[in-house]
Formats: sequence, C-alpha cells, structure tokens
Amino acid sequence: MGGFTCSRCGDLLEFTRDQHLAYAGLVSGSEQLGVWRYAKALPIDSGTPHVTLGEGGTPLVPSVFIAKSRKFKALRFKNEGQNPTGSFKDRGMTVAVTRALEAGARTLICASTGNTSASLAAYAARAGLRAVVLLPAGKVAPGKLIQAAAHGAKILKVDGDFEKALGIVREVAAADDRIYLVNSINPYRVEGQKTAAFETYEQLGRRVPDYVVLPVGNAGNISAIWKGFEELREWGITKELPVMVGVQASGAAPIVEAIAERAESVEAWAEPSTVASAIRIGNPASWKKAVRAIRKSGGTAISVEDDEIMKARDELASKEGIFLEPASAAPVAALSHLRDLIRSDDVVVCIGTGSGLKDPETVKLDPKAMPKVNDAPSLRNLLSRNI
Ligand code: AN7
Repeated sequence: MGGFTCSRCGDLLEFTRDQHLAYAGLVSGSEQLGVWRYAKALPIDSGTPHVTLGEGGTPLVPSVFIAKSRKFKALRFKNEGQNPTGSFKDRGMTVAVTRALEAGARTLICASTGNTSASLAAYAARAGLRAVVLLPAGKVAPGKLIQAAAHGAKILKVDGDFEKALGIVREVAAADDRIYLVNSINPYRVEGQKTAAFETYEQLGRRVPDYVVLPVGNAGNISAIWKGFEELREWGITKELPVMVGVQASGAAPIVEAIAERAESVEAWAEPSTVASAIRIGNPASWKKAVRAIRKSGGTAISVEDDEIMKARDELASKEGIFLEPASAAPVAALSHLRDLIRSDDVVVCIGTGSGLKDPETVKLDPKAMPKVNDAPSLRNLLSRNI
C-alpha cells in the first residue's frame, strides 16, 4: 500500500498540520495519559474505532542511584518497557494498525530486529488482520520471537541483517495495494510515537526537558519524539525545545559517524554488530530526519561500547529497579560521556525504549550457583551469613 516516499524527491513522507492546537485543544481532558489522549494531533478520522491495548501513559521515573553516581540532579527514565508489548513500538503501532483498518488493509507486514514484530503481532491480532514479519535469522532476542509467535504472526527469516529484510518488505509493499507496511518509514507510526514527547511535557509539569537521550537504530523514534516537541512549540504551547542526543552502539554507529564528520548524508555500515540487537542497524531508513533533529536541536550523537551498555543495563536493574533491554540502557551508558555537555541541574530524560524481559539470554544466571534450601534451619543459616 504505497512506499511512503515522495514521488518527486524520494524522501520519506511525513504529516504536516496547519491547524494549531492550544494545550486545552491538544489534550482530551477526560482521557487518561496515553497515545489517544492526543487524538486531535493524530491523523485518524474522529469516527474511526481505535485498535488499542492501552499504550502510552508510561511512568517518568526519577533516577536515584544513577543520578547521584553521574552527578545529575534531575535525571528521569521514561519507562517505555511498560507498554502493552513491552516497548515504545506500541505507540506507533496503535495508530498504524488503526489506519490500516480504516484504509481496508488485510495483510500487515514489517521487517524487524524484534520489537516491531512483537508489537505488530499483538495489534494485528487485536484487529483481526494477518501479520507477516520478516526477521534476521538467528539475531532476534528470544522473548520478542516468542511474542510474535504467541500473537499468531507468520514469522519469516532472512539470511542477513535488518536492512536486507526492510529492503524486501518495502519492495513488496510498494507494489501491492493489499499489503500494508508498518515499519517506522510509515508516517502513521511516527505520529503515534511523537506522543512520548507530549506525555513527557505533561509529566514534567508542563515543561520540556533540557535533554532527551535515546537509543537510535533505524532512527524513527528520535525523529518522532523531536516532531512531538516541535509541534508543541509550533502551537505555542511551549517556547522551549529539548536538545536531542542519539546513542548508538560502537559496532553500529553510522549516525554518530555522520554527525562527527558533519557529513551531508549517512554512509551505511555493512556489518553492524552489537550485543544490543534491537539497534543492530547499519543503514537507518530515517537518517535524514534524525540528523536534522539532532542538528536543529543543537544536539549530538555518541556511541558506547557493548560492555558499557551491559554495565548500564545491570545498574539500572540492580540499583534503580528498572529492567530494560540492552539497547534501552545505551542512553544511561552514554551519560558519563555527556558530563561536559550537560549541566548537573539540567532536566535530562532517558528514553527506556523496551523491557529487559525480552532479552533474557543477556542476563548472567547460573542455576548451579543458587544455594538449595529445603528447611528453615538452612535458610536461617544462610541468612546469618549475610548472603
Ligand atoms: C528497544 O523492532 O528497529 O531508532 O525492528 O527495539 O526508531 O529504530 C527496534 C528499534 C531502540 C531503535 N530501542 O529505535 C525493530 C526496531 C529498542 C528498539 C530502538 C529499537 P529506532
């Protein structure tokens, strides 16, 4: 159902809006926090039924331990892992699948490093539509694969990386009106994902953060969140904009490279590699929008090593009580590199894009090392040894 690119310039299509929404017009007062609270800012007809599982409305959790150890006074985590399928993808998927139904689509398709496929599978199930997902063979975290299977998606594998899979589904969907593509090149996805900006603004007591730090893979989310903040400013709801900081793994960092070299375009990396499988992407489809967001906001893009990512993931889980997947911990890994840029009392929001439960193989767990307790005395004995 269309390739979502402009027939004249070849760029990705995006929604522009000429109507201006005051704050009172943006939020539907009766709606709780979540994507559809901002229905007036979404390109869906008011009479169309929403395909919804209660996405968005995720908590903005103040950091205690990491804030103190990195010397940030106002650091917060937007825990997108608390979405219905455990990632931010649900924000865009509720809008894209609602649109698919509105447009009469029957088959929904995506390429994915995992989370998009899990989300599509759930929303397609909800809508009674067929879901087909194309995944890089052997490279998707098991929790995500299990979600796609449980929700009844048809799972297909490709020998190669995410970009090969995306190339194939783009080609097929562009040429077939019955097949609707829901990767983030689909502008309806971007519209849903921009609501994370609106929510953050509300949760901070109607102000924008000074910095938004988030992982970047295919670069849809950084573009979407920036769009949300830009709209708030265009509508006169706020005068400020945040500085956007994109974080990539050092083995998959084409945007970091382009920003560092002040390049006009992003050069694809042939063999991306990182433990953070969600962002193992060497040729980001939305690179142009992401680079524009970073530059316009006065921001930057930085890369972090895999061991820094894993350390941040472990710290978040064991010291803050927030269990995120490796990709989602990359912004926290980046914080120590940002000390020169960010002042200690700046309001910093790290987007925790997805739940750690999806990627259990990256957690060290040795059942043999767990002491066995079959009676109260042995438990008392162990506790007295301060285990
Ligand atoms: C947890 O699911 O690309 O920069 O196919 O799952 O918008 O791509 C996932 C990406 C960050 C990067 N954090 O977002 C997919 C997919 C998590 C993710 C990203 C992804 P984009």
